Amino acid sequence: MDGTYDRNNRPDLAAYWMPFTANRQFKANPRLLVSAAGMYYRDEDGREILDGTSGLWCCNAGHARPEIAEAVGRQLMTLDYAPSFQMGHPIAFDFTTALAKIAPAGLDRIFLTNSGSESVDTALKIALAYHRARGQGQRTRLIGREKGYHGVGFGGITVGGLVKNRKSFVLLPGADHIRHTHDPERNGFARGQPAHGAERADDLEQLIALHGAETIAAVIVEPVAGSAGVLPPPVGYLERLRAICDAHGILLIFDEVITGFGRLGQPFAAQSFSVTPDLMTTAKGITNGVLPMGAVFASRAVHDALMTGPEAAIELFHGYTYSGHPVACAAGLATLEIYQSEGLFRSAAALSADWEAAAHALRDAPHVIDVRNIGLMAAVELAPRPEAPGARGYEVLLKGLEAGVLFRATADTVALSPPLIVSPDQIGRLFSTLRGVLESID
Ligand code: PXG
Repeated sequence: MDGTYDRNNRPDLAAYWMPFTANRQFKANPRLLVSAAGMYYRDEDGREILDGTSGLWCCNAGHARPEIAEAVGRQLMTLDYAPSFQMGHPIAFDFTTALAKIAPAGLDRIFLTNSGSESVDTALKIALAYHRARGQGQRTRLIGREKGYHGVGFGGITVGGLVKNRKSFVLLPGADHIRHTHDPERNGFARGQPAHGAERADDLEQLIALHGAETIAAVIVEPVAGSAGVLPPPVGYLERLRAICDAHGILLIFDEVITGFGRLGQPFAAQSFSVTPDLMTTAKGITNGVLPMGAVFASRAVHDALMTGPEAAIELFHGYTYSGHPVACAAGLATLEIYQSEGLFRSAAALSADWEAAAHALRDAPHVIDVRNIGLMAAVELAPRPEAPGARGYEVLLKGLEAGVLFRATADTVALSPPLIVSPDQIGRLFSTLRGVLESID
């Protein structure tokens, strides 16, 4: 791997205002990753760190894939950038055609963005424009779910349900939320989809009774809540949401930024759960995380409703300078080829039984109050220390690194979501390391 980094010549840390980071704490005790290949990062001391989180849930095919690097290099020297407004370039069409082939049934009209947050705001705007185009411009209300994470745009934080991401900012008007599905009393240590909680989808009926269906544009949920700590949907829940939306002309949006591209053993969670939304937001694994890219998949009905009016008129006043960026498309196409040629979605499915067993073996480890899993994602929830919520989770992150494994800690929940190339041995190592860490801390 990289031999060029000089530990004694660390960069100046002051200028970079780091995202979602305790900047002062980090800069007092920095942790730098300097290279990566396959399942491993390397830190600034040259130590290998097993990637238990696919970076930030994005490097599903593992790191430093030469096929992607070559495709990116070739595209840079062929067509590095071209405008996508009123002009086109072949690879954006090729890429969306390839995406359409793995899309859930009918979701084959695809708008390209550069991130999950942009995908979410794009999908919310498409939902509003759809209703307006159909003469229902009064449908402006957006419904999210408690504990939801939909990125950091104003639309995304409005429908999101994580208080710290919302409280310092203003939000879009009129939004509302259904309850989350976290119910440890009834569903503690559930394996895969929990048995209880489908009825929480009926919260949507209550909001309809409160606000009137004719004011509601869309409902957005993560099929499996990711950032909130891996909350698989209760059995029957997504089906019920789908049915209520159908009965009331409300669009259903699945935010598959984490669940997309194989995390649950199918290309998308919509396919794993056999529930098809009207719009689906994606990013992250779409390029194996190597270049910024996102995509919103729309049903024909949603798309076609907007393809009206004079042919010379722009149908949707929305888009980004880098929508369909040719180099990101090249990375995406090469990524899809790897997913397909290596059968990585299938391997996620094939590994998921071992994964579940390894995760739930931690049930009796110290501090553990819940374990949740589905596909190749899992969360191990720890009891918070009295007076110091989050401290235990953070210590697990630090001790994990010392032991050569990267975990993701949000508050006191430890999340694991390794690249889909993970081996059974590496799965064993992830969870045995976590056990060792839990046994070593207060
Ligand atoms: N939707 C969902 C469901 C996400 O998980 C976003 C939207 C926003 O994507 P961008 O590309 O704008 O960041 C996300 C992002 C974590 C973690 O560990 C999760 C995300 C990002 C960073 C960390 O929980 N999810």
